[in-house]
Parts: sequence; C-alpha cells; structure tokens
Amino acid sequence: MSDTNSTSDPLTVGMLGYRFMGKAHSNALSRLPMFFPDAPDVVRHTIVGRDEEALADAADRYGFEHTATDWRDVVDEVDVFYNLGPNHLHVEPSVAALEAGTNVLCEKPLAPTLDGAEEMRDAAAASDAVAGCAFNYRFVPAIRYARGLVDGGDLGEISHVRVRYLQDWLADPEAPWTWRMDEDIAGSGALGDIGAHSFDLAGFLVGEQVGDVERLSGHLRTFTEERPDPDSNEERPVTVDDAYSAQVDFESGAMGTFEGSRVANGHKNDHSIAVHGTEGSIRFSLERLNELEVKTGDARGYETVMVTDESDPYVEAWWPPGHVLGWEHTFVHENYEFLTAVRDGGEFSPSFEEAYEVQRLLDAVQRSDERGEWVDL
Ligand code: SOE
Repeated sequence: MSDTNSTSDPLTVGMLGYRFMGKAHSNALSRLPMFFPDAPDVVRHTIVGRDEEALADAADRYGFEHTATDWRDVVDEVDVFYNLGPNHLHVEPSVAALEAGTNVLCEKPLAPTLDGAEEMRDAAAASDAVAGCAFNYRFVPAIRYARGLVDGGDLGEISHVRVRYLQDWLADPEAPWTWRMDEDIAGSGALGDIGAHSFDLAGFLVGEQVGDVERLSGHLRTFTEERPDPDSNEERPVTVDDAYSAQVDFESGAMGTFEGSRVANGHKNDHSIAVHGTEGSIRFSLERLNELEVKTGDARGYETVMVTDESDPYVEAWWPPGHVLGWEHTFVHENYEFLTAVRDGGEFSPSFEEAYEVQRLLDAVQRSDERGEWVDL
C-alpha cells in the first residue's frame, strides 16, 4: 500500500481488468464526486491488463493515469486494488495485495475453488486492510427495503426462499467460447457466475431469520458440450455447467429453491427472489429493480411498491422519489460503501469471510451433483 492512505489524501486505485466489470466500477468511481460528495477522493492510478492497445484506450476512457501489464507492479503501490480479472486471477493478486496492506475489492465469485476462497479469506483475516467481494445486488434499494421488512418481522416466520437467475447469452449453441466455459479458469459455469449472486442475496435477505444452510441437493447440466473459439475458429470443449439447480434446507426449517441458467431463452438478466412467511411475502426481479412486490398484513394479494422513496437509503444522492435507478447504480452504492470503509477504517459487507461462505455452497452443489445425493454443510 502506498504511504498516502491518510484520511485527507485521495485514495489511489489500481484496477485489474478493463472490460465489463472494469467499465462498471470505473463508471461508479466517476459518479461518486457528483452524487456522493462525502465519498473519499479517489485517484485512478493504474489499470492493469494484457492487451496494451486496449488497455491504453481503457485508461483514456476510464480516467486512469497509468497502465501496467503485470499486477505485481501495482498491488503494493496503491491504497485500493480492484481485482476484476477472470476468476483464476482472483486468488494470487488479492492475497499479494492484502499481504502488502492494500485494500481489495474482488469481483464474485471469490475464487474458482473452495481452497482458493479459503486462502483469500485467511489473507483478509490476517490483514488490517479492508477486503470486500462485489456482490452488487445487495445494493439495490428495493433489496434493502425488503431486508427491512424481513428483519422487522413483517413476513413472520420464513418458510420459503426461492431464487432464480436466468440469462440467455449462451442459449445459441454457436455462441462463442469464452474463459467462462473453462473449469480451470472459472471453477464452474452458471453456478459460480450467477448462482453465487443468488446464494449471497438470499443470505443477505433472510440469513438472520433462517440461519445457515444445513444440507442441500445440487444438480448441474451442460447442454452444449463445445463452442466455437473466436480466436482459433475451432470447437473448444465446455467444461462447466450451463445451468444449476439446488434444493436447500436451512437451520430454521425453511426451504430454499435455487436455479440459475445462462441458456434460458428470452431471459436477459432475470434475477428474481421470493420470500414467503407466515405473515406475508415479498417478490423482486432485477429486470424491474425499482419495484418490490409486497404482501403483508390483511392485504389479499401483492402490492407493487416503487422503492425510490424515503425507504431508499440512497434516494438523497440521486433524484426525487419515483425517478428510477438502473443496474449501474448498484455499483455506485457498492463503491461508495467500500471506499468509505477504507477511508474511515470501517467494515465492509460482503467481506471475504461472507464470500467464502457462498463458496462453501457452490462447492457443496458441485459435490452433491458428483455424488447424486444430499450433502451436509
Ligand atoms: C454474466 O453472467 C454476468 O455478467 C455476471 O458475471 C455478472 O456478475 C452479473 O451481474 C451479470 O451477468
């Protein structure tokens, strides 16, 4: 970590990765001064990648002062290291940064394997730096409102948690091969890519009420066994799942039903969660992220609440109630909370410890699928 990490100096940021997540987090950093004036000042110091031409373009567009092709040259030179690389690059750079006392925000899933996640969890525990995992859907105002209803007892005792994350960017068998198809790089397919979000979101929403997962039965499916590699024009094997499903028993006795697919034709980024209890229910869909369906008290059915009002913890930062937010705002909220924790020496959630617990569930689904039986956690 550089020696400028006092509360008055700007936080210097190094970022590994400049494609999709690099753009999402860089956009968030650029929004903070205008919409969250009490956020820490940030210097976008160095962006890291392999393709020097694409990297120079990204540095220019995202506002980074320097570029580097080796993360080893960056992790101990900045205050904050964003690890947005492919999953197989999550462990080593994050551990090296934490060992250097550099704060780390790492994209999900924490690692391709449980062993890698354990190494990252332990490095964070041994460091004074802040280590967070970028489960951005926790930062949707409607999810925060839903959490308030659950914790406030408005739903009563929880019986069901049902989470579904459906996409269709791989529905076409000719959709190109990417690193996300390779188990050695990604660790898993839909399970770790989008299932990780679902397990984290369920834990965030009802974990206090239903307790830990006691056991689960998981299933993985690969529908397309090989895909065209755009670089070589050859067919490459797909060694991860296109879809997963899991039945979950929680400590409280509540039932969990989880499903994720990247071949669900007609669904783009359809992450939805429903919670049913003795007093009421909630339903949320990311494709309508400003709304929460609520059924509580004597209501005969669900009411659709537009959560861009005083219940929204970030409404003061943006626009008047009813002026809707989008997917990218969740990254702004997440970065605001993370960088504030870094500046003020606070805690950030989700931590590497929490992300490790998600990785335990991913690993359990894989073991259950291999054995064809329920797995105890
Ligand atoms: C691809 O499935 C993906 O980009 C995920 O990797 C992200 O985490 C999710 O937010 C959107 O879909």
